[in-house]
Amino acid sequence: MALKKALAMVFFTQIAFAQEKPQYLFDDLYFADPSVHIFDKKIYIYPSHDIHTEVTDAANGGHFNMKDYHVLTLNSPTEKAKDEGIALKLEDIPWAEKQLWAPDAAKKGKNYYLYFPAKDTKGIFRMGVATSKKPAGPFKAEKNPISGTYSIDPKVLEDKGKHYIYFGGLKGGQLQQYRNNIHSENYPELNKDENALLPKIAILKNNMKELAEAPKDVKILDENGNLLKAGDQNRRFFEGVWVHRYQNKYYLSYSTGETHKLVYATGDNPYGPFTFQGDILSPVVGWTTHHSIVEIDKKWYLFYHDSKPSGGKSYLRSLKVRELKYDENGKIIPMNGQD
Ligand code: FUB
Repeated sequence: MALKKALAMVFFTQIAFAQEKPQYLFDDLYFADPSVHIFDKKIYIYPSHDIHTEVTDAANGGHFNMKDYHVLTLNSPTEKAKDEGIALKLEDIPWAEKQLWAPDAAKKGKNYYLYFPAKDTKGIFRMGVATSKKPAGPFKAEKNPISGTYSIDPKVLEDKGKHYIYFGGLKGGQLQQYRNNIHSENYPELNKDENALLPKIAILKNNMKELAEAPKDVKILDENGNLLKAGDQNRRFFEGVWVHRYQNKYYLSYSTGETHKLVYATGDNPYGPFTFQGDILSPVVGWTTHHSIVEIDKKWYLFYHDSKPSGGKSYLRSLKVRELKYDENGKIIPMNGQD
């Protein structure tokens, strides 16, 4: 009987996770936070470029001390990525002082836009934009950050001809320093029964370089229609938002931070509200993971990172990809981050 139960458990664990094994995309340098896009029928990866640093103030993310962005290209998700070289450097961004964190990219007309967070000279994260005529850059940064933006992890969604920017990240990402878009370092820490802080959304102006509206909260609800609570660390938003469409639904996915998971919620339009659905990926080796979800040749893929190749150093991360599958109800089949 015990043997039967054990065999059933093994079988259950195998079907509870999607089967496809992940693979690493690049071996020579450390890259993380992959935002993947298909531009002009080619696969482009816009990652952070992790470097070794002597900075040790891990509590505010100071050890993620990145100084440039590279763009990578891929012929197919089963092959290794190619480094197209440096696309933008810290020294060429007039307003930024340090920490080039997770970027994203968008295309409009014949122009390509790189969106990125960095700390300004006062140590405050802002969002910048840089433009290029080519998807792999080089990109030229605007003189100032995008007015009205703050915190980290921009994600730009194109939907029905409009572009929306999502952003936000807790702790080192400074989202807790804002209420109603107003900055203060003195807001009290949230009680675990208060509503969790939420990612932000704003529509971009036609020029792709300015917000057309003040950022709004992206509501994430539980199964009873209530906002997730700050103490619900297995489900509430922490950082690294991504949005994709599948079968007429919008999927908002993100990292849960301290519980190290990737999870998702679904909604009917880019603004939400989104209703929590479940896990995508269990914790990886390393503190963070940060992802994108993209359809390539009629299959869906999860791009993310872990710190296995660096022996678990949280600030030296490596890019991975694996196939992502949905069940017949559109639910994402959860995957094992330790694979
Ligand atoms: O890469 C630096 C930060 O770590 C990103 O902005 C976060 O999403 C986390 O991956």
